[in-house]
Amino acid sequence: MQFIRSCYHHPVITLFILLFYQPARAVSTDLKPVHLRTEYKTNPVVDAAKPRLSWELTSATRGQLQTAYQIMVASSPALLAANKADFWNSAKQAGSATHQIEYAGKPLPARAVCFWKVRSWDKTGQPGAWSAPARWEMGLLDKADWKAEWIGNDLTALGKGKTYHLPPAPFFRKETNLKGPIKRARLYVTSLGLYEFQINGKRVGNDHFVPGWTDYNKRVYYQTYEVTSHLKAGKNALGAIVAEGWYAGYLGYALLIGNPVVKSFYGDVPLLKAQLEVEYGTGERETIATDQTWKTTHGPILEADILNGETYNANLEFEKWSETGYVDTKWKNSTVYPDKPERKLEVYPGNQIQVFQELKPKTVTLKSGGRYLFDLGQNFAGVVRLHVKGHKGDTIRLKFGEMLFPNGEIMTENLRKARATDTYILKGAKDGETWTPKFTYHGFQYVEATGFKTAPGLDAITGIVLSSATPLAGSFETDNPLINKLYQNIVWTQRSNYFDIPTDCPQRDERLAWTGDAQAYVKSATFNNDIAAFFTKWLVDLNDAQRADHAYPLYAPAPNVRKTDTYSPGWSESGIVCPYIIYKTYGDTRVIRKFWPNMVAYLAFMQAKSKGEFVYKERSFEDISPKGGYGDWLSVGKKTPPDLLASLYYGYTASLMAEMARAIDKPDEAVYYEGVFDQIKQAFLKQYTDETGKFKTNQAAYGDGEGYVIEGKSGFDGHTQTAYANAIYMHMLTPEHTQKAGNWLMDLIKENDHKLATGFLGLKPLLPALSSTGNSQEAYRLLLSTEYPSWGFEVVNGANTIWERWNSYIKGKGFENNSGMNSFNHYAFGSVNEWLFGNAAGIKVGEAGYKTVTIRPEIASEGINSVKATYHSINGMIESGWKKSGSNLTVQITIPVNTSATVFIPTTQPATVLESAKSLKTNPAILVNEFKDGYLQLEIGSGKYQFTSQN
Ligand code: RAM
Repeated sequence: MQFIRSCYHHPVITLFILLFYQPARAVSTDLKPVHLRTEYKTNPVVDAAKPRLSWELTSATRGQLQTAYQIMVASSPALLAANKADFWNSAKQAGSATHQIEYAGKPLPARAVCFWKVRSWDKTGQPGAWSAPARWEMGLLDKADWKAEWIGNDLTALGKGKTYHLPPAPFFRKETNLKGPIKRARLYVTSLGLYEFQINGKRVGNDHFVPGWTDYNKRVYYQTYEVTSHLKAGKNALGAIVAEGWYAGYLGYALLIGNPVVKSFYGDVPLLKAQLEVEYGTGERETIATDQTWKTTHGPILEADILNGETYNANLEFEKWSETGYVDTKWKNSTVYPDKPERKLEVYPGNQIQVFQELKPKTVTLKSGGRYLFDLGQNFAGVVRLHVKGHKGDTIRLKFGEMLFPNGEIMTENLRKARATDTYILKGAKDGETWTPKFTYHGFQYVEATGFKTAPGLDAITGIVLSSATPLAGSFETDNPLINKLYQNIVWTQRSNYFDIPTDCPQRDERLAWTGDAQAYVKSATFNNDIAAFFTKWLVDLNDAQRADHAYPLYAPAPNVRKTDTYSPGWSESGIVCPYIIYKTYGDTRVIRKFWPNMVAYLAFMQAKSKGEFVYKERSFEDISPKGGYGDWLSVGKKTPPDLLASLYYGYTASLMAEMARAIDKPDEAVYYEGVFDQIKQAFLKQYTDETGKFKTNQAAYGDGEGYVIEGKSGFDGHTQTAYANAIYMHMLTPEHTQKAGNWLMDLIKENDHKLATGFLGLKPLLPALSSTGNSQEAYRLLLSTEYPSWGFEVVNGANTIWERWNSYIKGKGFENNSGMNSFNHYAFGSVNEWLFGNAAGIKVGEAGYKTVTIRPEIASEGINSVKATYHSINGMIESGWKKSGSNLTVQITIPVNTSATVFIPTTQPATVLESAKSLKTNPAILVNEFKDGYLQLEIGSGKYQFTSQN
């Protein structure tokens, strides 16, 4: 284009152009880029120097591929439309890449707005049309861009009660005079604690629990809001409310266990930092930033704590406090607090917490003593909006519970020391009053309300479901209602616990991102939602929390809520497993590069811990608490030795390191970790198997198991479901030993009356290990069981989320373990999702980022007659479904453009396999490979396919 423009006047060249120049519109392929994203988000604000771009492709042609692409980035929509890419013109780039493409244009200054588009060339070399334009914006890139100071109002002297210290939430306000018509305005805002920002009486944005939980000593994230429409020429008012949040509030079980520190883990006064940047029509700029002139006071929010709840006295409200003209003469100046120079200020990289949905109560029931019990019909994380009409001073108290006792009373003892109580004191407004807490959340289905003077209707309470807004990615459905319910329970549990960080549970005094739970479930999570941004954020938390000895911690962020909390095999490996899954799922190599030194250091720590022996002999982890680590936590079977499991995890992480090293072009390191993996495999065989390959351990070394895992005193055994399932899943054995292990696993399950006997670490690999050793029907049998312990047992006992324990509640019997650990919203046992998508539907990632995919559905011989899964991968929509009717089997498959698939069609008679009722041979888009183990293997490209076979 450059060439054409500059030579336009030359007659010969003009003729040449007339003959050969093809305007971009004249395209002969329908290949089109859609869903343009930057750093995994649509039109975001970012601070990466080289933001990564991605798109998906659509085309009606089967087997369609991208052979080249071109990206243009411009500083305005007009320039972009005119193909004047003043920031970056990638020119035509050969290749199939559609994601993780780093911007490589001019350096981008803070606040730059970048408009971009992309086009792709198809498999025959034809260019497609340009995509619709997308944009991203650069945030503030370093501290010098910040004029705002940290301001606060120390209220720590207030709110001291017998058990809890809950000071009120400070309010801040500032009026400003804007000189003229405003072209563009941005609010950059953050807090140490939680904030809500308002402009001229209106809340800014839809995000909750901002700015999110990080190790505030190392970094804090900020949010950027487009606020042009909030402002007007002349007087404007800015307001903010700040609460203690994760920064200064109560965390975890510190109070429960009598930790010397129970709150204020990062600081005790919550602080605000905000700057409003205005650009006038004239081009002139102005910044209004937090400083000591911002007025502050405290008022209606008497208490605001994540674990303990919020208390609001509406009589102390300041009407219109964030509007102009409010008389703030009784408010005082803010205090400016020094910055920590080492604390980074960065753009929030995750998905903010937002309202997912509202829930209306199903019932409201009067209980003794004037209590009203609301049932919202679903266990979830969030709050309620209260709507009430009454007299000034009437006080409504709301308690939250996940379950009812068999006698119909709300059960709250499993919340332990989380007070989880919201209180509203009425002002007595004529038309009623409405209140939603801002800085707390609960895990609950039931609300018990006291203080209503007249019977409340169902509209008195509305459930507000909150969750990190990870985009929906998958669906899973069968013809079996039990399994469909199980799937919905998994989805609700993920929704409740992907809450800024991957928490263990949303209700009790815990809500920590336990690393073991996170790594056991991460792959399952990828099928339900796009968790790329969510984990981009949490992996920073996890690496920020890496210990001085280089072990990854038990939970991250990692304030020391118990002095003896250190690390544990099976938990710490989260630091390797999670980046690996993010890499595999999204083709994200940046995450590997970024944390490579941390991961290498962790492996070195584990190596040193094995004393150069490449295996952990019995009692290698006596120095941590609990002794040996958490092992196969909450196992319901024989206890697997923690050291045996640690050795398996050591091998597994070494193999993942090798694969990740290759992905980031570190062949020497790949060879090194492959060598380590081999040595671990050999050492494992020697230490933990007998001459036949059967797993064993030196039981005597552990005595009666006293002091090992928190629960159970029985001794340890190497020959367990958990041990074999993990060894198979982690490819720790030779093919021959793998099959033997599969047989022993099968024997153990049969001996156990066809029941599972695993804990957190044994459960995830259990069904996949059965499938990969030829026992899918046994996997289905476990899946479909409704006897204790099983997923079905939870469902038939009324579960609408995944429980921490299989028997958390038994109909007719009630609860066990309420006061200890009895969460009804705990995703670890939801890790069966990986098998539902990966085996029942058969969707397996091949090359990273689903560049290639294997579809190999496993057909249940009974109990399920059809399965349908959809998965929106980073390459586009993948579908796999199967349906049996008599001896006919139909397999429905969708492969996205630019992806190739190896498909296994289950059949006993390969000659009967047809696609869209046509012979496979006549279909050039299908390559038929071998028939083996009851599957006809095919290679296909993009498109929708319907295979049928006779069996
Ligand atoms: C429990 C948590 C979590 C588990 C740890 C070991 O308290 O809920 O699920 O990982 O302990």
